[in-house]
Amino acid sequence: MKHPLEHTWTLWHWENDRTKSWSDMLSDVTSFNTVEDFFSVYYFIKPPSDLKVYNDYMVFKQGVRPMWEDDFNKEGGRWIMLLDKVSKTFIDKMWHDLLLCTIGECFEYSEQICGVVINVRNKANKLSLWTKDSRNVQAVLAIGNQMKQMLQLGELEIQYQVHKDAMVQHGPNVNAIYKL
Ligand code: M7G
Repeated sequence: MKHPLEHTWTLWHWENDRTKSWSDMLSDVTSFNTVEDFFSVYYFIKPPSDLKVYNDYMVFKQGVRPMWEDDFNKEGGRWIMLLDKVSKTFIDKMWHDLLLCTIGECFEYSEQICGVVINVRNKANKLSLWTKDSRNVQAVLAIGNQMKQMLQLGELEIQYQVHKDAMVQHGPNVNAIYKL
């Protein structure tokens, strides 16, 4: 018998194409709800360090689109970590560890977790954990602290940005409401 996950999760892929709008660049790849099916997907796709620049992976709870506008995300935000000047092995390890903690429901307030995103960019890759309600200070901070501990980030900083701010500000200028 396969080992069931608490939720069904969907893997999305985003690839830049200037002829399309941002949401049309998103595609829903596959869904899984067992540990075994997760690993078949995980080992089938390229690791983030092998993706071309301007590609993203997103793994979200089934039914939640990996965008600010989704009902599940619209009041939310993300804990973001910049993967700048780090090895490919480190990038892939962070992606792997954050994914496992997420689908394995290791977080307190796991009902607040929407999904995980990795953005492959020239400047710095970005790994983020999206949460449902940016106003739930207790949950946001507990999740951020756990993310730091579980990924053993030590001095590496993570920042919490509210999606509504990201809609109006851009890139590195998005205001962070918490830093850990
Ligand atoms: P990014 O890919 O998160 O970061 O956002 P980058 O600057 O490192 O590439 C880049 C741009 O993609 C944003 O300024 C938006 O125009 C668009 N974009 C990103 N996200 C996550 C969304 C979203 O959820 N909804 C919409 N409509 N546009 C988005």
